[in-house]
Amino acid sequence: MIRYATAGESHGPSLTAILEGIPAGVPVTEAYVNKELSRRQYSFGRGERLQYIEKDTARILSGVRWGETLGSPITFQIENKDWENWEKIMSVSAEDQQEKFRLTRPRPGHADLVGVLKFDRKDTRDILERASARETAARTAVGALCRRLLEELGIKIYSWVEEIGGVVAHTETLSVEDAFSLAEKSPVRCPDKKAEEKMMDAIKDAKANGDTLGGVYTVVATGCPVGLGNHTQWDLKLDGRLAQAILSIQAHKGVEMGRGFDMAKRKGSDLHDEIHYKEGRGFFRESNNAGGIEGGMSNGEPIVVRAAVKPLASLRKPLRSVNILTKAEMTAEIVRSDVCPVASAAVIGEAVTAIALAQAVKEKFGSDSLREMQDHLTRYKEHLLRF
Ligand code: EPS
Repeated sequence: MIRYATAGESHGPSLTAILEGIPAGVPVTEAYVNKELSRRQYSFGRGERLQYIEKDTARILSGVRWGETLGSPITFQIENKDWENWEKIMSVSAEDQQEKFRLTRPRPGHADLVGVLKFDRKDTRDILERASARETAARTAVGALCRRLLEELGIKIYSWVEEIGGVVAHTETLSVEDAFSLAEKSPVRCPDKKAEEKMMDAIKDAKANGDTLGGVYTVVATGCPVGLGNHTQWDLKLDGRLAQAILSIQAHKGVEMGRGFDMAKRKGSDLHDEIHYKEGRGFFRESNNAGGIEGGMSNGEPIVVRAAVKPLASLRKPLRSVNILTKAEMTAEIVRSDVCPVASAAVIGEAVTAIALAQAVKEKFGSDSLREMQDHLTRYKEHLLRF
């Protein structure tokens, strides 16, 4: 089983993640993980913190030796390069507690209020530090290892931005590879140049008005063999697991598989992907409205996931709120944040997709070592051709 947990507060000394179940023999470098961290970190619309803190880097503290995974738990540590400015505010010691550090005006749309009520805290920082999307740096490191495993099995993951602040990109005519490589060069991860410009203008406007913007992105996984996930039980279905992974990312409010909500408008005859067969290729489809998943199992076509990100709850022009101590009505806390994180969110979407797929791959092909896993996959693919 592949499982992981992350720990760490946004402004604490570091983020940590422990990942278990990656087979031995997967070639890994810290540079590979750090490249993924950097893809997540920088995009147009991110906040000031990222402009002055240095690049995130992950140290691997266990589970990798001489460039290969050992099959043992892998620990990542991402230090907060800005820790010296937070040592007192985030101190472990009660002696450092100071009234001036307390935050008491919860932001509508954030975990602040529900968190203080549920955990009986009198300072919204006790909640917001962990609710922060800073945590996704740790998940991106975990995702990088899972992605490395998937690459060794011929599975690749791509993403691009479809929509920001109501500006919609036209990407229908692009291949997955082209959409991805254009997105990699775009400050907002958008493959459509015209839309990119409008998105950047919308972000500038939102920034000038103390506002925030959300959007939509697509993640595609190619090379997935038939039969990842399982139709036999609710919690084994691949689409359900991907949806959970995506909706667990901070500020994510919607997820679709393939044509998603658009399917509801169509007739069955106009939607379902007809089945074809060719000697040497096996069963295949000429369309992919299902987004590569039928009956909770991958069907061999690219897996297509779309995600909707809400505008962030930290507003420079704050909404009305109530002080949790005095109960007086006042505006919400102004907390430094991003204007639009959608481009970074797409990279996080890739990471959690990689994790969910690696979990399903491990279930299907088992194995303690990469070589054994690759052998199982090869034999399975041969079996499918002989079916
Ligand atoms: C975040 C608020 C901002 C973001 C942060 C997530 O942090 P700060 O308040 O320190 O400026 O920059 O994102 C990251 C640092 C990151 O690495 O993604 C929040 O409240 O979620």
